[in-house]
Amino acid sequence: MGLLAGKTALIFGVANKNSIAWGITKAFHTEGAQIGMTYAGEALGKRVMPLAAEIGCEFVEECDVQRDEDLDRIFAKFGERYGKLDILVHSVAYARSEDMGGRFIDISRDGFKLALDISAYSLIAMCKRAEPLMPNGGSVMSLTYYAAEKVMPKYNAMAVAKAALETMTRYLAADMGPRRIRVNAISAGPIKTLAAMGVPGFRTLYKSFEKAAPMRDVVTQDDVGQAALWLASDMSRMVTGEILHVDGGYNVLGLTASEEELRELDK
Ligand code: 0WD
Repeated sequence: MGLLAGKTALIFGVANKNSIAWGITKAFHTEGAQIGMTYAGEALGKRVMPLAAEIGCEFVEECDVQRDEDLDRIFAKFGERYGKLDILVHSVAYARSEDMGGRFIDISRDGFKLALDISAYSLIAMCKRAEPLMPNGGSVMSLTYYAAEKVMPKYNAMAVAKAALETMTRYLAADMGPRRIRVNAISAGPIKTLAAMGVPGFRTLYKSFEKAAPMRDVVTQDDVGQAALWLASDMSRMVTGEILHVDGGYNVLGLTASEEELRELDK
C-alpha cells in the first residue's frame, strides 16, 4: 500500500517536466494518490497533457489563478469527480521581468500587485475553495524561496511575494488547524526550471549554491517531491505552519563561501 493510497491531490503549477510541481506529482503518484493537475494557458497545456498521460491522470484543467471563476470551476469539478480533497499543492509564481532585477525601489505599483496576486494571494483563494472539500482534514503546501528571509540579488518583487506567502502559511495554519487542515511551505534551493531561468543571474547563483551549501550538491525536483510526500502523508500529522527548507542546509550558513574560500580562512 502506498503512503498516499486512498488520498486525492490537486496540484497547481506543472508547466513542463522540469517543474518542481512535476517532481511532486511523480512522488505522489508513486505512492498511490489520485491526482488532478492544472496548467496556465494553452501553450503550457501542450507540455502538460503528455505528462498527465504518463501517470494516467484524467483531471487536467486550464487555470489562471488570477481568475476567481477558473478556481471556482476547478474546485467544483474536482469535488464532483472525487468527492473530497486531501492534498493541495500551490507551486505557482510570477513577477514581471522588470520587477526582478534592477533596483528594488523601481518596483512599480502594478508590478507589485501582480506578483503578490499570482504568487501569494492565490494560496488564500485556493484554501477558501479547498476547505469545504476537506471535511476530514487535509494537507496544503506551497513553494517558497530563501529570498523571503534574506536579501538575494534580483529577487525584488518575488522576494516580497514569498515573504507574504510564508506569513500566510502561519496564519492559514492557525485558521484551518481546528478543521485538521495543515498548511506548510517548502523553501527549495535553486532548481533549473522555466521560472528560475527568468531570474536574472540565476545560473551564477545556481553554481555558487552548490559550492557553498553544506551538502555540496544541488537540489532536484525529486528531492522536493520526497519532502512534499512527507508533508502530504499522515507521517507529518502534527506539523503545520512550518517553512521546511529543502536546500542542502544553505539557510543555516552565516558565511556562504566555497570550499576554496573557506581554506583561505586557515591561512
Ligand atoms: O529555483 C527554483 N526553481 C525555485 C522555485 C526555488 C524555490 C521556490 N520555487 C518556487 C517558485 O517560486 C514557484 O512558486 O516553486 C514554484 C514552482 O516554480 P518552478 O517549478 O521553479 O517553475 P515553473 O516550472 O516555471 O512553474 C511555475 C509556474 C508557471 O510557469 P511559467 O514558467 O509559465 O511562469 O507557475 C504557473 C505557471 O505554470 N503560473 C501560473 N499558474 C496559474 N495562473 C500563473 C497564473 N496566473 N502564473 C504562473
